[in-house]
Amino acid sequence: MKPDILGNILISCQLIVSKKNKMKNFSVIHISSLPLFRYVTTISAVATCMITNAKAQITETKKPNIVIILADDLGYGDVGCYNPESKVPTPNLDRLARQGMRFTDAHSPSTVSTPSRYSLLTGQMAFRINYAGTFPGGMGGPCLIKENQLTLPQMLRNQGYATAMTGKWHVGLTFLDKEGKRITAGGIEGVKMIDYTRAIPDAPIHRGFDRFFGTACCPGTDFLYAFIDGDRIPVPPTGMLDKTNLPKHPYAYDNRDGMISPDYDLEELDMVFLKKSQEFLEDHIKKHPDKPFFLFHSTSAVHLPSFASRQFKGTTKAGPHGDFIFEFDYVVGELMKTLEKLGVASNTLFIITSDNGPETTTVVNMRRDYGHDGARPWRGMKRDNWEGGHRIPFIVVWPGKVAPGSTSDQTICLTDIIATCADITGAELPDDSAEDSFSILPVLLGKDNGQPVRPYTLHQTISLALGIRKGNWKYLDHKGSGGNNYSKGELVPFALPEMEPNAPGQLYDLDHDPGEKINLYFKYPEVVRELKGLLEDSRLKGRSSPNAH
Ligand SMILES: [Ca+2]
Repeated sequence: MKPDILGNILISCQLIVSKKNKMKNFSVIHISSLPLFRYVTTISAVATCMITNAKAQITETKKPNIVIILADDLGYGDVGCYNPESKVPTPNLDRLARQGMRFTDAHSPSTVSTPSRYSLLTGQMAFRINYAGTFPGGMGGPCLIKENQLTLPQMLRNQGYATAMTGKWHVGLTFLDKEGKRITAGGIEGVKMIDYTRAIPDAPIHRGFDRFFGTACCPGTDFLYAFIDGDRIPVPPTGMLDKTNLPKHPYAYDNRDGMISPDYDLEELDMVFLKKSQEFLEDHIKKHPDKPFFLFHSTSAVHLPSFASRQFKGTTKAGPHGDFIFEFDYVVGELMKTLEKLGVASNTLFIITSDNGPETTTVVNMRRDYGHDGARPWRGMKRDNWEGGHRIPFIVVWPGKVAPGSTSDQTICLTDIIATCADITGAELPDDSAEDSFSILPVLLGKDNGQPVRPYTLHQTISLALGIRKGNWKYLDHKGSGGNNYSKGELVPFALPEMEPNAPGQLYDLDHDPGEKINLYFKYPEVVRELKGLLEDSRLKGRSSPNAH
């Protein structure tokens, strides 16, 4: 990579950031002759200074409670405050965006569930453990997080927090058979082998959470339809799932055959999860009013099958999936109401986001039937490495700290949550943790000086196709989507012509081509070389964030 090329790119990034943030006193440094390391050093020094100041400000006051609500497959365009043409009402999300900060360039670490969740909880991109997107066997195990690996909840627990999780885990669990051996058989066969008298050795309560109530995989999808409480299944499955009375509609896919417990109602899952999280909050505030808490609420909504709770059926004009999104919005609102009722909302950092882009079936059907586009305005959907696969809603409310009604166009990733929470609570992150995490605390506190928080951002798909983003440039180190097949089935109408069929990768200028239609691979080979080099360098180093956060 030639320094002058890098310099030009960086300057153009700065100008763009500067322009978007309407910074009046921003002066562009002429760095065209600076080598990369000096530029990175400059950024690091500025960032360190920002972080130190931010940390000092936070530790002077009581540590805030932290609540993260993670939706499943909720698209950028599914939320009203991100899509003025949305056909689904999201009054709570819209209101919370007005009360806090809305990020317009936030990304899930992967384009599917498991690696995104792994990365959110650890701050490490899942490709670093060679993890693509699906478990090879069993009910989704063993856990991808190693026993001694630092997790977001463990880090907060070390800082004096009570930690609780409700809902979908999907980071892998080990189930044991009658002889105490790990079950490797998949599907129903594996479920039938489970010895329910045995604990789950790598349950969330053995990875940093004090409490857990939820499911191993997707609550409405995966073979084992039973609730886990702590590291046990108190009400084991007794028979096969009977689908006779379940809704039948175009969004009822993905509801696999499986074994079900008598207390498991596929149409009321998020109402159960809501109640459990509310119980945790009420119980915690009653017993430990001075101890900060971290709640990770991971919903079943809006992953297929779209079985909205009975109270939400038919409540929107956007069909069953619209009802499901509306239910998610309700859950968000109720959790905020509970915090307010308990008198702790004023000292709570509240984050609402999603694990990847919207599912193909929902996008295709809703575009056709309701004029609603969950991927709007991006190209691609869940699984794809185009923006629709990983650009996600990300809303932060933090009274007295985050300016109401603010927006940020900083490029951020869900891996950033752990470094941000470490910053907030004064925790040090060891060098063997949070490898791809950058604190966004200065941005949250309105101390964004226009410099990018991240030198670059990594993307990965279900096929382990990789990509890298830096400023306006996005390089995909592969041909095509990296996920869905657009040459057959329902996605054919959405296939775009490849402008450079001979290019082994894709280069897009998101500022001028947000729809990723014009592949500039051959036009800017020096940019391709730089980004490919950064990607390779990051892979070899095993991290993208600097050591010693
Ligand atoms: Ca998902």
